[in-house]
Amino acid sequence: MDQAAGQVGEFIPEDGGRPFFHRRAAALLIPLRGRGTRVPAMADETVKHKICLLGSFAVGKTSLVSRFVSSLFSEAYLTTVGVKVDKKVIDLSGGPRVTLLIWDVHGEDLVQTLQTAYLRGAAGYLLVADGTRATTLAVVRDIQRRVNAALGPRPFQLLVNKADLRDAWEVTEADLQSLRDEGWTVTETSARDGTGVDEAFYELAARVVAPDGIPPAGGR
Ligand SMILES: Nc1nc2c(ncn2[C@@H]2O[C@H](COP(=O)(O)OP(=O)(O)OP(=O)(O)O)[C@@H](O)[C@H]2O)c(=O)[nH]1
Ligand SMILES: [Mg+2]
Repeated sequence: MDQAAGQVGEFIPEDGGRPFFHRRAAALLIPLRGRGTRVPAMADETVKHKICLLGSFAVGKTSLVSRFVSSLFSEAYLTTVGVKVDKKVIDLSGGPRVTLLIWDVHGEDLVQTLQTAYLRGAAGYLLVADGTRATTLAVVRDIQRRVNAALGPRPFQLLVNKADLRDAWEVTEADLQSLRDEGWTVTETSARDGTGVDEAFYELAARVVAPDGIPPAGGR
Protein backbone atom coordinates (compact mmCIF):
# COMPACT_ATOMS: atom_id res chain seq x y z
CA MET A 1 0.00 0.00 0.00
CA ASP A 2 1.15 3.48 -0.76
CA GLN A 3 2.14 5.12 2.48
CA ALA A 4 3.46 8.36 1.04
CA ALA A 5 2.66 11.46 3.06
CA GLY A 6 -0.76 12.84 2.23
CA GLN A 7 -0.41 16.48 3.21
CA VAL A 8 2.71 18.37 4.28
CA GLY A 9 3.33 17.62 7.95
CA GLU A 10 1.07 14.63 8.01
CA PHE A 11 1.80 10.97 8.23
CA ILE A 12 -0.53 8.27 7.04
CA PRO A 13 -0.50 5.36 9.46
CA GLU A 14 0.02 1.92 8.06
CA ASP A 15 -3.58 0.91 8.56
CA GLY A 16 -4.70 3.75 6.30
CA GLY A 17 -6.48 5.51 9.13
CA ARG A 18 -6.88 9.23 9.54
CA PRO A 19 -3.61 11.14 9.30
CA PHE A 20 -1.98 12.48 12.42
CA PHE A 21 0.54 15.28 12.79
CA HIS A 22 4.17 14.29 12.39
CA ARG A 23 6.27 16.40 14.82
CA ARG A 24 9.60 15.86 13.09
CA ALA A 25 8.26 16.96 9.72
CA ALA A 26 6.67 19.99 11.36
CA ALA A 27 9.98 20.97 13.01
CA LEU A 28 11.69 20.90 9.60
CA LEU A 29 9.02 23.10 8.06
CA ILE A 30 8.75 25.81 10.74
CA PRO A 31 12.17 27.47 10.00
CA LEU A 32 11.32 27.58 6.28
CA ARG A 33 8.00 29.23 7.01
CA GLY A 34 9.68 31.78 9.34
CA ARG A 35 11.89 33.04 6.49
CA GLY A 36 8.96 33.33 4.17
CA THR A 37 10.25 30.50 2.01
CA ARG A 38 7.67 28.58 0.02
CA VAL A 39 7.21 25.09 1.40
CA PRO A 40 7.93 22.76 -1.51
CA ALA A 41 4.84 20.89 -2.64
CA MET A 42 5.00 17.19 -2.08
CA ALA A 43 4.15 14.77 -4.87
CA ASP A 44 0.87 13.58 -3.41
CA GLU A 45 -1.10 16.22 -1.57
CA THR A 46 -4.46 14.53 -1.40
CA VAL A 47 -6.17 13.64 1.81
CA LYS A 48 -6.48 9.88 2.23
CA HIS A 49 -9.48 8.09 3.58
CA LYS A 50 -9.87 4.40 4.18
CA ILE A 51 -13.19 2.78 3.30
CA CYS A 52 -14.12 -0.90 3.63
CA LEU A 53 -16.37 -3.14 1.57
CA LEU A 54 -18.19 -5.64 3.73
CA GLY A 55 -20.76 -8.32 3.06
CA SER A 56 -21.38 -12.01 2.55
CA PHE A 57 -19.23 -14.06 0.18
CA ALA A 58 -19.76 -13.83 -3.60
CA VAL A 59 -22.00 -10.75 -3.41
CA GLY A 60 -19.61 -8.89 -5.71
CA LYS A 61 -17.35 -6.82 -3.42
CA THR A 62 -14.20 -7.48 -5.44
CA SER A 63 -16.10 -6.99 -8.69
CA LEU A 64 -17.43 -3.62 -7.52
CA VAL A 65 -13.93 -2.43 -6.62
CA SER A 66 -12.61 -3.67 -9.93
CA ARG A 67 -15.40 -1.86 -11.81
CA PHE A 68 -14.81 1.37 -9.87
CA VAL A 69 -11.00 1.37 -9.96
CA SER A 70 -10.26 -0.25 -13.33
CA SER A 71 -13.59 -0.31 -15.25
CA LEU A 72 -13.21 -4.08 -15.55
CA PHE A 73 -15.54 -7.01 -14.87
CA SER A 74 -14.89 -10.74 -14.83
CA GLU A 75 -17.42 -13.58 -14.70
CA ALA A 76 -14.88 -15.70 -12.84
CA TYR A 77 -15.29 -16.05 -9.10
CA LEU A 78 -12.03 -16.01 -7.18
CA THR A 79 -12.79 -15.62 -3.51
CA THR A 80 -10.79 -12.98 -1.68
CA VAL A 81 -8.48 -14.32 0.98
CA GLY A 82 -7.93 -11.86 3.80
CA VAL A 83 -8.04 -8.35 2.42
CA LYS A 84 -7.00 -6.59 -0.77
CA VAL A 85 -6.31 -2.86 -0.74
CA ASP A 86 -6.81 -0.69 -3.81
CA LYS A 87 -6.43 3.03 -4.26
CA LYS A 88 -8.28 5.57 -6.36
CA VAL A 89 -7.92 9.34 -6.49
CA ILE A 90 -11.20 11.14 -7.07
CA ASP A 91 -12.27 14.76 -7.44
CA LEU A 92 -15.43 15.58 -5.56
CA SER A 93 -17.46 18.22 -7.34
CA GLY A 94 -16.98 21.49 -5.52
CA GLY A 95 -14.84 19.66 -2.98
CA PRO A 96 -11.33 18.41 -2.48
CA ARG A 97 -9.29 15.79 -4.31
CA VAL A 98 -9.43 12.65 -2.22
CA THR A 99 -7.50 9.41 -2.27
CA LEU A 100 -9.71 6.50 -1.36
CA LEU A 101 -7.94 3.52 0.13
CA ILE A 102 -10.43 0.77 -0.60
CA TRP A 103 -10.21 -2.28 1.63
CA ASP A 104 -11.92 -5.24 -0.02
CA VAL A 105 -12.44 -7.60 2.88
CA HIS A 106 -13.14 -11.32 2.35
CA GLY A 107 -16.77 -12.35 2.49
CA GLU A 108 -18.36 -13.53 5.67
CA ASP A 109 -21.61 -15.03 6.80
CA LEU A 110 -23.45 -14.98 10.05
CA VAL A 111 -21.45 -17.71 11.74
CA GLN A 112 -18.06 -16.11 11.15
CA THR A 113 -16.52 -13.40 13.24
CA LEU A 114 -15.98 -10.02 11.69
CA GLN A 115 -12.26 -9.25 11.57
CA THR A 116 -12.38 -5.94 13.38
CA ALA A 117 -8.64 -5.45 12.75
CA TYR A 118 -9.50 -4.71 9.11
CA LEU A 119 -11.83 -1.93 10.20
CA ARG A 120 -9.29 0.09 12.16
CA GLY A 121 -9.06 3.65 10.85
CA ALA A 122 -11.97 3.28 8.42
CA ALA A 123 -13.67 6.57 7.69
CA GLY A 124 -16.72 4.88 6.19
CA TYR A 125 -17.89 1.63 4.65
CA LEU A 126 -19.98 0.07 1.92
CA LEU A 127 -22.17 -2.87 2.83
CA VAL A 128 -22.78 -5.16 -0.14
CA ALA A 129 -25.70 -7.56 -0.60
CA ASP A 130 -26.60 -9.71 -3.60
CA GLY A 131 -30.12 -9.01 -4.87
CA THR A 132 -30.47 -12.61 -6.01
CA ARG A 133 -29.92 -13.94 -2.45
CA ALA A 134 -32.15 -12.49 0.28
CA THR A 135 -29.99 -14.04 3.00
CA THR A 136 -27.19 -11.64 2.11
CA LEU A 137 -29.39 -8.77 3.29
CA ALA A 138 -29.67 -10.33 6.74
CA VAL A 139 -25.89 -10.64 6.77
CA VAL A 140 -25.29 -6.93 6.11
CA ARG A 141 -27.76 -5.97 8.82
CA ASP A 142 -25.76 -8.08 11.25
CA ILE A 143 -22.43 -6.70 10.00
CA GLN A 144 -23.68 -3.13 10.34
CA ARG A 145 -24.57 -3.68 13.98
CA ARG A 146 -21.16 -5.15 14.69
CA VAL A 147 -19.23 -2.47 12.79
CA ASN A 148 -21.16 0.22 14.61
CA ALA A 149 -20.24 -1.41 17.91
CA ALA A 150 -16.57 -1.70 16.91
CA LEU A 151 -16.02 1.67 15.21
CA GLY A 152 -18.80 3.90 16.44
CA PRO A 153 -20.96 5.79 13.96
CA ARG A 154 -19.42 6.14 10.50
CA PRO A 155 -20.98 7.00 7.15
CA PHE A 156 -22.06 3.90 5.29
CA GLN A 157 -24.40 2.84 2.58
CA LEU A 158 -25.86 -0.35 1.24
CA LEU A 159 -25.18 -1.57 -2.28
CA VAL A 160 -27.61 -4.19 -3.51
CA ASN A 161 -25.59 -5.70 -6.29
CA LYS A 162 -26.36 -7.72 -9.45
CA ALA A 163 -29.01 -5.29 -10.69
CA ASP A 164 -28.44 -6.71 -14.17
CA LEU A 165 -30.13 -9.90 -12.88
CA ARG A 166 -33.16 -7.98 -11.58
CA ASP A 167 -35.61 -10.62 -12.85
CA ALA A 168 -33.94 -13.19 -10.59
CA TRP A 169 -33.89 -11.06 -7.45
CA GLU A 170 -35.16 -12.49 -4.16
CA VAL A 171 -34.72 -9.14 -2.46
CA THR A 172 -37.96 -7.19 -2.81
CA GLU A 173 -38.64 -3.48 -3.07
CA ALA A 174 -40.40 -3.76 0.31
CA ASP A 175 -37.19 -5.12 1.89
CA LEU A 176 -35.24 -2.13 0.59
CA GLN A 177 -37.94 0.34 1.57
CA SER A 178 -37.89 -0.88 5.16
CA LEU A 179 -34.14 -0.22 5.29
CA ARG A 180 -34.65 3.24 3.78
CA ASP A 181 -37.31 3.87 6.41
CA GLU A 182 -34.65 3.13 9.03
CA GLY A 183 -32.47 5.83 7.46
CA TRP A 184 -30.20 3.65 5.34
CA THR A 185 -29.05 4.87 1.95
CA VAL A 186 -29.60 2.04 -0.51
CA THR A 187 -28.18 1.93 -4.05
CA GLU A 188 -28.85 -0.77 -6.60
CA THR A 189 -25.63 -1.60 -8.43
CA SER A 190 -24.26 -3.86 -11.09
CA ALA A 191 -20.55 -4.50 -11.22
CA ARG A 192 -21.29 -6.22 -14.53
CA ASP A 193 -22.70 -3.21 -16.41
CA GLY A 194 -21.57 -0.44 -14.04
CA THR A 195 -25.02 0.69 -12.88
CA GLY A 196 -24.82 2.79 -9.72
CA VAL A 197 -21.20 1.92 -8.95
CA ASP A 198 -19.47 5.31 -9.35
CA GLU A 199 -22.43 7.04 -7.73
CA ALA A 200 -22.18 4.87 -4.63
CA PHE A 201 -18.43 5.34 -4.13
CA TYR A 202 -18.60 9.09 -4.78
CA GLU A 203 -21.54 9.54 -2.45
CA LEU A 204 -19.77 7.73 0.36
CA ALA A 205 -16.60 9.75 -0.28
CA ALA A 206 -18.60 12.98 -0.10
CA ARG A 207 -20.04 11.96 3.25
CA VAL A 208 -16.66 10.98 4.57
CA VAL A 209 -15.23 14.43 3.81
CA ALA A 210 -18.35 16.31 4.97
CA PRO A 211 -16.92 19.56 6.41
CA ASP A 212 -18.33 19.13 9.89
CA GLY A 213 -17.53 15.46 9.90
CA ILE A 214 -21.17 14.66 10.41
CA PRO A 215 -22.70 12.71 7.55
CA PRO A 216 -26.12 13.78 6.32
CA ALA A 217 -29.13 11.97 7.75
CA GLY A 218 -29.16 8.36 6.65
CA GLY A 219 -25.42 8.00 6.65
CA ARG A 220 -25.14 6.39 10.04
N1 LIG B 1 -24.38 -10.85 -13.02
C1 LIG B 1 -23.54 -10.28 -12.13
N2 LIG B 1 -22.56 -11.01 -11.56
C2 LIG B 1 -21.75 -10.41 -10.68
C3 LIG B 1 -21.88 -9.03 -10.33
N3 LIG B 1 -20.92 -8.73 -9.43
C4 LIG B 1 -20.22 -9.84 -9.24
N4 LIG B 1 -20.71 -10.86 -9.99
C5 LIG B 1 -20.22 -12.24 -10.04
O1 LIG B 1 -20.38 -12.80 -8.74
C6 LIG B 1 -19.28 -13.65 -8.42
C7 LIG B 1 -18.64 -13.20 -7.12
O2 LIG B 1 -18.06 -11.93 -7.30
P1 LIG B 1 -16.88 -11.38 -6.35
O3 LIG B 1 -16.68 -9.97 -6.74
O4 LIG B 1 -15.71 -12.28 -6.40
O5 LIG B 1 -17.58 -11.49 -4.94
P2 LIG B 1 -16.96 -11.15 -3.50
O6 LIG B 1 -18.05 -10.53 -2.73
O7 LIG B 1 -15.71 -10.38 -3.64
O8 LIG B 1 -16.67 -12.59 -2.93
P3 LIG B 1 -15.66 -13.00 -1.70
O9 LIG B 1 -14.31 -12.45 -2.03
O10 LIG B 1 -15.69 -14.50 -1.68
O11 LIG B 1 -16.23 -12.43 -0.47
C8 LIG B 1 -18.34 -13.60 -9.62
O12 LIG B 1 -18.61 -14.71 -10.45
C9 LIG B 1 -18.72 -12.32 -10.33
O13 LIG B 1 -18.49 -12.38 -11.72
C10 LIG B 1 -22.93 -8.28 -10.95
O14 LIG B 1 -23.15 -7.10 -10.72
N5 LIG B 1 -23.74 -8.97 -11.83
MG1 LIG C 1 -13.80 -10.82 -3.05
